Amino acid sequence: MSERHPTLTAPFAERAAQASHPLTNYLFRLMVLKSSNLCLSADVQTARELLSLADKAGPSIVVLKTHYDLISGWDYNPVTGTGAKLAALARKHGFLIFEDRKFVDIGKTVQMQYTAGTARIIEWAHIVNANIDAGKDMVRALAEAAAKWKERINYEVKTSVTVGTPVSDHFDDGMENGDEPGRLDPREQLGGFSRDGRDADGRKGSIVSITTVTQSFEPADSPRLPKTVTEGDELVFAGIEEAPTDRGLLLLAQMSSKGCLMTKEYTQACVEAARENKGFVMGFVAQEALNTLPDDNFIHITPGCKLPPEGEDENGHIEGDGLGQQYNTPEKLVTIRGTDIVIVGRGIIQAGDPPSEAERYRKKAWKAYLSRIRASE
Ligand code: BMP
Repeated sequence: MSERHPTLTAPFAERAAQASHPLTNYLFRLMVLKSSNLCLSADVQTARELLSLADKAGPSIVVLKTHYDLISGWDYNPVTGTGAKLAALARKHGFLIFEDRKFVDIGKTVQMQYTAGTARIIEWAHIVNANIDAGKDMVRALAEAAAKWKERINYEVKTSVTVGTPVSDHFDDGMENGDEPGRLDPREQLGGFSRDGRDADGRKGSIVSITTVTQSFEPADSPRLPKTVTEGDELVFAGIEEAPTDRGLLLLAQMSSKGCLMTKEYTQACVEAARENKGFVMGFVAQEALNTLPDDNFIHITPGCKLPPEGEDENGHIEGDGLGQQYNTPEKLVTIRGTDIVIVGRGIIQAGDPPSEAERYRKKAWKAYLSRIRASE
């Protein structure tokens, strides 16, 4: 770890201003606004528990980490399902969703796993991660998939804003998913008219109708709010704009588990891949800060974090889980190892009162950050 790298002592607000990735800029600002550098790893068993936990702990966190494939009852409907509901809670409480999918495969496969299939991860997860054992090209593949997705989202918006005459081609291009079950009915999206400009009875729409269409769309770069969120969850967190539609990637550079086989060379390859894909890679899931070049401003997010029970010595050793997981305190991870965000799962979930335990972790991790940046004074 580079002890004196400027990002270790720079306040998050400064790092936001210097961030090249729009989502990293947003995340740093969210952290300052909420005085939080806490990510909750919501490894619960059911979709109901997941949504309830996200709602209750939401005020304390800046990132909610999911493993969608361990949740039973995950509803895959992109508009009314679990992903869409989580996205609404993320807007309401001001946090980003990080699907801990750890993509590792050839480029074409990870593109499909990211954007299609059952879960359509890209639709609801602001952030995903990847193990780059398969080689750096898969990072570029994910970046391309994310760029294409964003273009499609904005294309839908721009088309609706600029089209003056209902020409069918304009509505068809790049909208591969519109007719699949669970997607918004295109007629609903277009204010009662299908993409070829016909209404439900097959009559051609008029230009006046298209004008109505333009008003039903949100501006480019603003995430779309699902129409079917629970009442009260349609609120938007105050003090900051909604998260950008940009998607981001974290590279799994080091792991918290005992005997992890990731070598120094692998970790260094992650750093290089990050530098080569700055427009998409936000930073790392790692056990220490990896910024070394003067320009590096990657964000670090670290699992394997636990506090001893209230009142016990925080400098003592914290037992692992007996299955390879190793733990460090927020103090050690943020102040000494230089990470920016700590990830906590069972430390919060298994507490008697998870929301108040999340607050305890938030305060400890934030205090550790403050003492880290003050070390430079
Ligand atoms: P817990 O705090 O309950 O040990 O959970 C840690 C979470 O972080 C799990 O979801 C695990 O999959 C994830 N994780 C980890 O523990 N170590 C890593 O190196 C990378 C991870 O994603």
